[in-house]
Amino acid sequence: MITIALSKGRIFDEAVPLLESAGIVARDDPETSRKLILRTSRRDVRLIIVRATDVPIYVRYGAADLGVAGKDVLDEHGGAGLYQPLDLKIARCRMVVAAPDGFDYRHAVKQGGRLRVATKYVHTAREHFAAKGVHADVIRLHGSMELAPLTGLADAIVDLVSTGRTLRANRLKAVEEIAPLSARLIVNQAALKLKRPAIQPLLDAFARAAS
Ligand code: PRT
Ligand code: MG
Repeated sequence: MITIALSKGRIFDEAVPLLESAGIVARDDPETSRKLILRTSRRDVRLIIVRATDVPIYVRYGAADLGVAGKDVLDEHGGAGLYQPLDLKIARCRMVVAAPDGFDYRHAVKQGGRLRVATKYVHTAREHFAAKGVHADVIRLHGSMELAPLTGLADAIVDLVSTGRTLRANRLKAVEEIAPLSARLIVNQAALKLKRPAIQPLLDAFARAAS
């Protein structure tokens, strides 16, 4: 049995065509079913539905053989010990620094300046500002980062943007791009060795479908 870990929402939705290219069709829809283990059209493949940040954990410990995780999640929580053979080119977005419309970001990050930054991507944010030589006090949040600059909790946020609608709705603007991101296939290293005959054809099918 091959177990593939996915998060519901955009990753699952955009992974559907990739899975289909390997003959894998889920028997239930994770948006309407409460099942966390989904059988598929292939008797040897099942899907498990976990939080986006938990996907690498399931794969690292071998509770799932494969997984699909955002590069943001892998960078922040560590892709260590995971084989990452493929950029699936789905769930694309950008990691950005965003600030209120009127905030003079260039001035704020000039030499010696201090910046208060709220984010759930603490590691990514610290690395970004350290590389620029900017003193950043990074405050860890768990969601709704957009609220932080509007309430005086922080000067700026580090967050993901896709359409930009959420920023605009909260009168924020992207002031700097940190990196373009997409979702990656991750593979448990032991599983790759032990189940190679079953896993390799999946990797090949995903690679063809993602290119
Ligand atoms: O939502 P939940 O708390 O359960 O977990 P999650 O947010 O980690 O998962 P999910 O399913 O929302 O995102 C899974 C993955 O999709 C992320 O790890 C990213 O790699 C990728 N992705 C792509 C995004 C976005 N685009 C995105 N726009 N993840 C989140 N967003 C959020 C963003 O944080 C902001 O709040 O959507 C909002 C902005 O969207 P726009 O379209 O208004 O710019
Ligand atoms: Mg989300």
